[in-house]
Amino acid sequence: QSFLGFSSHFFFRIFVCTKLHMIEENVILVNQNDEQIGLMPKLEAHEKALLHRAFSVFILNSKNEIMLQQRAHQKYHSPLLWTNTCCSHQREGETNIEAGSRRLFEEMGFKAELKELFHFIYKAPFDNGLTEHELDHVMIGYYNDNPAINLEEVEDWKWMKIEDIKADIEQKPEIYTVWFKIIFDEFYHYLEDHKI
Ligand code: DMA
Ligand code: MN
Repeated sequence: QSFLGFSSHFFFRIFVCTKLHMIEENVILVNQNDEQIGLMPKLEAHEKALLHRAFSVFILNSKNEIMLQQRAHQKYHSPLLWTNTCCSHQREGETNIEAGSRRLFEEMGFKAELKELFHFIYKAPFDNGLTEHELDHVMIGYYNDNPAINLEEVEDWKWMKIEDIKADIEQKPEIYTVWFKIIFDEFYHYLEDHKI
């Protein structure tokens, strides 16, 4: 059988992949030392505010601008807010760099070599009942081209100078994600201290 020229096998593959993606959506619960202590469905971990492993990617260009992402309107938290290039959760067995590269490609449509800079812990409740409580690994990469954004994840994007971001966060804190405001400060000082 076929429909519009596609075999039923093709539709079955799409169905299975979609289901797998939903089932696979576990986050890694960790202790304060980033040692894995369990796995839990993503939504449940955010409802229970349990500490889990996460990462935040910052992509810079040679003009010292950061590629910002505006989260898609349908995201489960912080929709339409501006934030760093890409954020997500590692899967079991994935290194931080592998997870960062995978998700950067899924959300922004390109690959870049990533380097881990530092990690930190933060806890931030959202107004929809969910809480981010993460051990967040911050990674940096360089890229000079435009991304090819995935509209399921990303509403919009732009390059912005580091100094302009600093000023804009002070003027319009409500348009940025909670974690971006925390990380940006740490990231800014890290770049200064390490003369990057
Ligand atoms: C979660 O990002 C990670 C941080 C650092 C806030 P996200 O909600 O965009 O991730 P995903 O939708 O991939 O679970
Ligand atoms: Mn999280």
